[in-house]
Amino acid sequence: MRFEIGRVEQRLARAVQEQGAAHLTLIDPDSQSPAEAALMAEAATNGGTDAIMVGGSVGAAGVLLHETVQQIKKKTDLPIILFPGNVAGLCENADAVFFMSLLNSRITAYIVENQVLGAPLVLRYGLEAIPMAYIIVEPGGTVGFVGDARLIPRKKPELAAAYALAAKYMGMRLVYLEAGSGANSPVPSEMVAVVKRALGDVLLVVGGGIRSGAAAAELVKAGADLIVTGTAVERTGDVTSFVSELTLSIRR
Ligand code: 1GP
Repeated sequence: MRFEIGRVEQRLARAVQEQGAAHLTLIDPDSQSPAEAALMAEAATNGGTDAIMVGGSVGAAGVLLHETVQQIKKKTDLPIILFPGNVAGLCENADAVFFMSLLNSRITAYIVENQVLGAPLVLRYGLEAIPMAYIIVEPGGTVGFVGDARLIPRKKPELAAAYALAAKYMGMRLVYLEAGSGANSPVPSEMVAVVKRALGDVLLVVGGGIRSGAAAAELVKAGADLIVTGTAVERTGDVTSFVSELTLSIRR
């Protein structure tokens, strides 16, 4: 093999292979205290989530980010994967980082410059870098605005597929279709199906606006390999039951 796939990425791929799909719980350090974040991660672990993502578009940086990861580590053995909005979203105490390029941004900083500034830090911190294309679909939410994305129209799955195929040919091993945190509805399942057909073995991550096991199951049926939920986990009164409903509904 010409490159080595890291432990966390292998674990995600194995989970998808064995279970049919995997679930990632997204924690935004800006939304609650580190101690509360840790309790959420613990409850999500008990509900069967496969990994914890930590990041956000605004405010997920510095001491707050570091402390959130630190507290989460005390409560779960699951991999902690950074989901950075820019170079400030890196910290040395996580396990891995989704090393993302926002392919449909108008600003080169989100496509490559933050990555150039971040790469030496990823190396120094010993983070596993998981190469991922990030593609934002309407409505796009905060990340669509902050990332100045040319949002993929919901009725144009072929455009999303063209981006995804370009990502595959550039060697990215994961592609994330994002509707934006708190979106009224997730990425359309027809779009997920068309994109997955283009991607083949490349893992397809889908997130934004997923609020129920049924919605997650529909996306997995269409071809999603990994389902991300953030807002719904934050808002539910019982994280363990919610995550467990979700994980049970997406697994074979
Ligand atoms: C945001 O896709 C993620 O980047 C999660 O979205 O908060 O709507 O679950 P939600």
